[in-house]
Amino acid sequence: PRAVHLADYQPYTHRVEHVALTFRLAPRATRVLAALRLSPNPGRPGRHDLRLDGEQLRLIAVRIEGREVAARVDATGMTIPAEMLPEGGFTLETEVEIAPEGNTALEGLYMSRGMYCTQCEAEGFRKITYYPDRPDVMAPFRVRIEADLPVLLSNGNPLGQGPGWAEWEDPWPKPAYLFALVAGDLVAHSADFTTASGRAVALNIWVRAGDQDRCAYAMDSLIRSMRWDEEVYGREYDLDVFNIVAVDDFNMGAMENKGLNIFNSKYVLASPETATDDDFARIEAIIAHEYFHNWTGNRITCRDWFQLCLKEGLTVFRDQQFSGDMRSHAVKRIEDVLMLRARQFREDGGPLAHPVRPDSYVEINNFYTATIYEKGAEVIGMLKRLVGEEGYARALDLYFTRHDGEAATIEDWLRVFEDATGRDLAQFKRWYTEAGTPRVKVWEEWDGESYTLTFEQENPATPGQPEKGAKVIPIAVGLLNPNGDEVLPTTVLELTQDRQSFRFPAAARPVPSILRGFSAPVVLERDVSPEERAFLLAHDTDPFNKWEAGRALAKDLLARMVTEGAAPGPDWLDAIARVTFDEGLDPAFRALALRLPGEDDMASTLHAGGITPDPARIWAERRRMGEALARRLGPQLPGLIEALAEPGPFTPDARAAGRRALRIAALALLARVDGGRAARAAHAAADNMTEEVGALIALLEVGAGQEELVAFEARWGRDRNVMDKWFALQIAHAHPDQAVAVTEALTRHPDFDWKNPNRFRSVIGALSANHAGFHHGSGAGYRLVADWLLRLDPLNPQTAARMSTAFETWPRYDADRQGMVQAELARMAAAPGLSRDLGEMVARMRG
Ligand code: HT7
Ligand code: ZN
Repeated sequence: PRAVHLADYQPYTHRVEHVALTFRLAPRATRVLAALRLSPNPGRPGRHDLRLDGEQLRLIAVRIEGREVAARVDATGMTIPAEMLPEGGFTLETEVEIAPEGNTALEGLYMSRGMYCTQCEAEGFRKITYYPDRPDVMAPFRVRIEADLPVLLSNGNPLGQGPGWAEWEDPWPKPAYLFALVAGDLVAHSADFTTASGRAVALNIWVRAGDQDRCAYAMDSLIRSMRWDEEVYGREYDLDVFNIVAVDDFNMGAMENKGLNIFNSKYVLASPETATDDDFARIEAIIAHEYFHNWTGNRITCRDWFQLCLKEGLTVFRDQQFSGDMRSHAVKRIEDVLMLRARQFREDGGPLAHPVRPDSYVEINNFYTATIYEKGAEVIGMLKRLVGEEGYARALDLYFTRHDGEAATIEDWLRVFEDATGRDLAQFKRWYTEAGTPRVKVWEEWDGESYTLTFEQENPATPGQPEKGAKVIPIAVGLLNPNGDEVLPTTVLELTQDRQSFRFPAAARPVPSILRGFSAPVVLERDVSPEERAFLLAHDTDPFNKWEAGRALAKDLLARMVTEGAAPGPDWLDAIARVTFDEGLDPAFRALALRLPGEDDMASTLHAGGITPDPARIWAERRRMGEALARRLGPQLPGLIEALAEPGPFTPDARAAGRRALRIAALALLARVDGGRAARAAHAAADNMTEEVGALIALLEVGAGQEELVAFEARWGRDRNVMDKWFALQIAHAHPDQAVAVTEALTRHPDFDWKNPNRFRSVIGALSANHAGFHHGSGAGYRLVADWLLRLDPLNPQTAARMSTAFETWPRYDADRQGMVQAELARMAAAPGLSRDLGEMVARMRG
């Protein structure tokens, strides 16, 4: 398959002035009639053939201005030669037949448990009808749906409906990837919203009958998102209705189709009995994310798919701001950085590394990555830090006024910041064009009068990019006196050169707090003593760095345990004990401080330090570390657990969730010293899923919990979203020597519906999340995951390809493991009929 290159971009030959679609829905033979009003694009002077994308379509007829024409049709589209096109504007009509029932790839029009739905991003619309399926072709759409189903939905505002039909009109020009259609037997959970300027908007969340009492939190999140976007970004909603539909078979989290968001049901449906606090937080964030796309993605879209971060990075940044405002900024920042390091740093340091704006791809679905999304958001965070709150607000206002209704680029985005603030961003642009996580070394010097920090940045080679220039790195720094007082409040230093020093007056040697708030997505390298880390954990006024000090202390210790057999000493144990029982601190923060470093994170850190990680040893030492902490805190844990019990009914707010998080962390520790007695009691008493799952995991981690698993299945066996948890948690928390056997057994469970992406992820994905189980020395983990990817690939290549990233870390490990992963990658590469999706991923991972 050929790669697509950013450098080859050309505007489309024609303009689409209007689109009218009629759908006659039938599972095996849906008719799609399209009438496109087209005209030559003045941006592409001359006469051009008309090329339309189209895949897996049975063509019935093509007409221009009512007359049949003989189009040239091939496997990827149709061409109508220039000489057959009238001069000026004309109407092209096509009629095709498609089979949604057989569409297992879940792209285009497909069926999920009797319901019709669509997924068009990135290139699914071409599986629905012939069309210029590219984001820079924007047009207003009118849609008629004919089907004998009670609910028929599409984008925009309703025009009319009758028995067996409905019509919709979307006045806002949009690219085809934002098209959506849903038809089924659904019920709505509804509410009203009035925008700041007085527009009445009907809000509906459409679900299957029986699920409507699990929509309240999603609806509340939607209303808060709409208000927040008005208040913080001055952005109002622009249609009379906003519909959300929950679907069980979905490749990703959700999709921002104009006026008709489609969601994976697991990110909509929640009740205290079925959803954990993490689920509630994720629902809030994803509802907000998709809603915010209405302006950042829909009103202003991307010129081409290389600009994907333009909408995704910005929308993630906005949803992170929103969640911070709704909950705790400190806790949200720590969680976001944990995620960034776990997923994006991992990607950036391996064979799949790519720039935030890539310059080539084979399959665009493979580029919905942590780099585009999360690093894309970090880059915007840095821009904001560099230009300040006001500069950011001016730049965003200019972005919305200048580019509304357009398909824009990263150059356009950076230009609004330059024009709004007068700053030259030529060097900053490297964050978009160069892959890899910069490493920043720091040295300090104090001469009795002044204190100097010297930074050196190193930008590592990544695939296809051996050499890189220095980046603009905003480094937020504060200085503390040895007594803990802050002598320099947070100040942003701008590192622009390979090596650079910054001097501060200081009569006493200060303690530096560097990279406050994680002000740039870099790895900071600095030799710091355990005493200084403990000091910062106790005294840093920046909550992120306070947490970071504790984490670094734990990681240094775990690294010494793994490499030297060191024992957990009082420096770490006492420091964590102080935070755990400090009632002046937010319980959510204390819970995060108690969380041990992850095994994959540890493997990556050891590898970066030149040590080949041994997954089994990391697992064992991390366990020893948890046991030592449990013994140290043990006597005080029952009191803490008792004090954190919430008396009233469950509420999903951040305060209550933080208390539950700390309570569950304490229960998990206590299980290591009381054999699970307290966890078993907490499980029996739990009246909400957060505590039910939290206590169950605590039990599984100490080799118990089998009875509780049986009871869980008996109670929740008919609930798909809840049962996904049941599958996932017993694999993710299995002993490494048993993880493969547990997974294999669960693949034989009658409810292992592997064609459902959520279920596939909760079984096969859970095995790859069990670090020592997946990287087991026998190679059985690698084999099992590869077997299942090969099985899924012909049916759902998008999900198979996404899940293949389990293998991306192979260069870290020993020669045996490397050889075994390479053998699996070679086996996949050689599989007959391998998809373009999985084929590209495997080829990139093989290097
Ligand atoms: N913009 C969407 C990304 C997306 C997607 C969603 C569901 C299924 C397949 C998909 N391909 C791309 C989701 C988002 O970022 O908001
Ligand atoms: Zn998005």
